[in-house]
Amino acid sequence: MSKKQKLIEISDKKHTALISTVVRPGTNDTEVSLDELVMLLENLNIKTLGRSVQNRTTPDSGSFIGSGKAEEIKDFATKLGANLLVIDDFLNPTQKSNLQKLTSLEVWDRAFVIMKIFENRADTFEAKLQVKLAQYKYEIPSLKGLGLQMSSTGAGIGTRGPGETEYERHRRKLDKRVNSIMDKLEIVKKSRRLRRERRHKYGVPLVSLVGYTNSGKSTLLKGLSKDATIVSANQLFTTLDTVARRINYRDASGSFLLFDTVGFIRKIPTDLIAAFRATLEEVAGADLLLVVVDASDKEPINHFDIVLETLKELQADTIPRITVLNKIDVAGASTDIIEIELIARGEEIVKTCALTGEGYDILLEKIRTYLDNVKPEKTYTPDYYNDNVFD
Ligand SMILES: Nc1nc2c(ncn2[C@@H]2O[C@H](COP(=O)(O)OP(=O)(O)OP(=O)(O)O)[C@@H](O)[C@H]2O)c(=O)[nH]1
Ligand SMILES: [Mg+2]
Repeated sequence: MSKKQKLIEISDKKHTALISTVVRPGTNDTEVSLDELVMLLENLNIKTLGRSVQNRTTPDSGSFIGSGKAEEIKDFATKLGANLLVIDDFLNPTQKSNLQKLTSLEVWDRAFVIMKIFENRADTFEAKLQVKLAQYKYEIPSLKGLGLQMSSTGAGIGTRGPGETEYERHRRKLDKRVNSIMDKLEIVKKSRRLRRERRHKYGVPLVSLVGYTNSGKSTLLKGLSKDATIVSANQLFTTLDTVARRINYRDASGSFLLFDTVGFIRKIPTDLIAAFRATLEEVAGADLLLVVVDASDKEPINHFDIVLETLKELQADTIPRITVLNKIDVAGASTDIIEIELIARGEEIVKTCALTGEGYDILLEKIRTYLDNVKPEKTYTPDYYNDNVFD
């Protein structure tokens, strides 16, 4: 099934959402984050009918937004005709189930929304496994809540024996599934490691595209490699798998391997990052990173900072990088302001329009200058190609 066909299948006609969050003192990205949540829900075909925020020093331990606000939301949802409440943060299982009771609405949090998008997009064996792993890990803590509600009889068919609670039985099942996925991922990881070792042996220069989701990473890979089969689309998290293409310099004097990777976003569930760690190992092992920033976005510097934070989590923030300010065709003059700010922070900048190829020559030259200094290409033997190091 092609990616395009798959996208059409993502439809959720039964949900209409009301979104909410807690604004802690000193927070200044609440609206941006809520706008992003609206977009994330749109990617699941869920319409957002309203938003309601609550100023609080800290979230309520029992219901996150507090019971008063929950009552208010219940009325607001009835008025709007919404049947789903989405909190733009992470809820613990107790908060989730209390909110459900207080509002009589189905309740999701941001992590759940992001995981649902990933689940819909995943179409390779590895991506599916990684998403499943994150989902199981997300489910495990909510079983503790379940444990309180379930009796400890455990004397039904299929239970292990007297004394085992429903909670323990569920937990054991999930743990088993997590372990089985980890075993399967280990096999994929091993073949990745072997490929990496082959590349290492031949000294293939490795460059990774990283950046906020929808910034244009895949479009850049498509343009630079002239491979039209690479999928880019105006939606979040189009790319989940790390794909690589060999890029030749214009004068055919050499080449490097360019990786496309899963996009980042603010408040990404840590279980998802952890689950995708194997795929993202290509980032940590790169000689050079191309940090792609959508210059036409409302908050490009904020996105850049979120990318840097994620790179830190991946222990890739010390890898040399070039920042690619992309979509200059729509960003116009504001690109210069972003450029000045990032140069002042010591970043190396190239401006591109990935759709037309503007800026590609300068980008390739900068990549070559950098790679020539740190990793002069070896003279390739026929093995080099036969070993498929560019796969
Ligand atoms: N106008 C304009 N649009 C661009 C440019 N580069 C990419 N786009 C568009 O931006 C959208 C996202 O591009 P992708 O290449 O899929 O972005 P990505 O970073 O790979 O996104 P994910 O894989 O979802 O993380 C697509 O609709 C592209 O056509 C550009 O330079 N100018
Ligand atoms: Mg992509």
